[in-house]
Amino acid sequence: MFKLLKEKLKALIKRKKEEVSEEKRGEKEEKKEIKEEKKVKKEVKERKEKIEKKEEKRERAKVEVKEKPRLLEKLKIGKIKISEEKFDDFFEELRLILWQNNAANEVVEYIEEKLKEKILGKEVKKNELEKFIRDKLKEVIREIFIDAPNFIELIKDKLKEKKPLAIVFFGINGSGKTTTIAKIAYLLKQNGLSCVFAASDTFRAASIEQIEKHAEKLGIKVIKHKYGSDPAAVAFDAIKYAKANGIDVVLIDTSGRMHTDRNLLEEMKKICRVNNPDLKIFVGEAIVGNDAIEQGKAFNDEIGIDGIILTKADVDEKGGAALSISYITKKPIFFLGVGQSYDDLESFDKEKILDRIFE
Ligand SMILES: Nc1nc2c(ncn2[C@@H]2O[C@H](COP(=O)(O)OP(=O)(O)OP(=O)(O)O)[C@@H](O)[C@H]2O)c(=O)[nH]1
Ligand SMILES: [Mg+2]
Repeated sequence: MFKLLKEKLKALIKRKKEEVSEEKRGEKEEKKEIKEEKKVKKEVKERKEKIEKKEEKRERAKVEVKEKPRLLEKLKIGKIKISEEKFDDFFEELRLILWQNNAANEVVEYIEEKLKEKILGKEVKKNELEKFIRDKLKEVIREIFIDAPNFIELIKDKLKEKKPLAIVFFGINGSGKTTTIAKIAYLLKQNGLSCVFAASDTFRAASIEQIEKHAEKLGIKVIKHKYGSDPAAVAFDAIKYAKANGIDVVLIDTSGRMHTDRNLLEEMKKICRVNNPDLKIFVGEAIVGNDAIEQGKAFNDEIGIDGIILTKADVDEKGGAALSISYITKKPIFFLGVGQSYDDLESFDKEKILDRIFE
């Protein structure tokens, strides 16, 4: 009986053991399954994250693509095209400034046309617009001025071919002819050149005494006739005197009247016909605007001028008269008169005038 019981027990234990080991196997497998599940979950999570990252990238790219053209647009907005309308708007203001600077209408119109040619339809960055227009305007104005040769060098060059040289000065009354002649005499002397005065203003009372006063101060000979005599004959005698005495330059003073005065213009023409001067210089006031055009035109058309001296630039020189007279005559401005002393004669410098106009 014990034997049987023992065997039964053995069998029972064996079965139990088998059950336990099966249970253990089951547990193991369960653990394995959990592990695998975790692994899969992890993989899914990683893949999800990857996908999300990709999505994010794509979205960002989309945004970037959207933003790029906007940036370009911004740059485009920063530029403006100068249309006819915009040009007219800003030129209205400029016209006023030019007028205030004594520029004559004709020259203002010319500047408007030339500037239009240079800037209309051009695309310019907004913040560079002012500088762009300013530079182009300067270009236009600079081109109006005719470069003058150095006066003393010009005289010295001409003297190599002919001696004496005759220089006649003309202009309306009171423009500064006699004073300027004295200044030129002083300059010639300073440069080792000799000169004589021809008192060819036989028209205005006290004109001969006036030039004699300067001559005395400067130590210069004056050739004169009586008041009312022929100005051409006075100049002729002065040239004869210079020839005989080895003098370099004859400076011919003339009388001033309005540029519309026929007698004056005929008188000037005769002086030139008889004496064939080497230089004909128009002396005008810097303080006139439109008048400079009228005077320059009249003297240039009737007599033909080689150069210009603008006086009284110390009084109120804004640059407009210089601009106007250069534009209408296409002749160089040699000097600016800048006061009443003999050394108040400045070589004309267009850059200086440009600075004055644009300051
Ligand atoms: N401030 C200043 N005054 C000047 C200048 N040039 C001439 N003047 C003065 O202008 C006035 C007229 O000068 P004139 O030399 O007599 O002029 P003009 O052209 O000979 O005159 P008419 O012979 O009468 O036609 C005088 O009082 C001069 O002193 C200048 O550059 N600056
Ligand atoms: Mg005079």
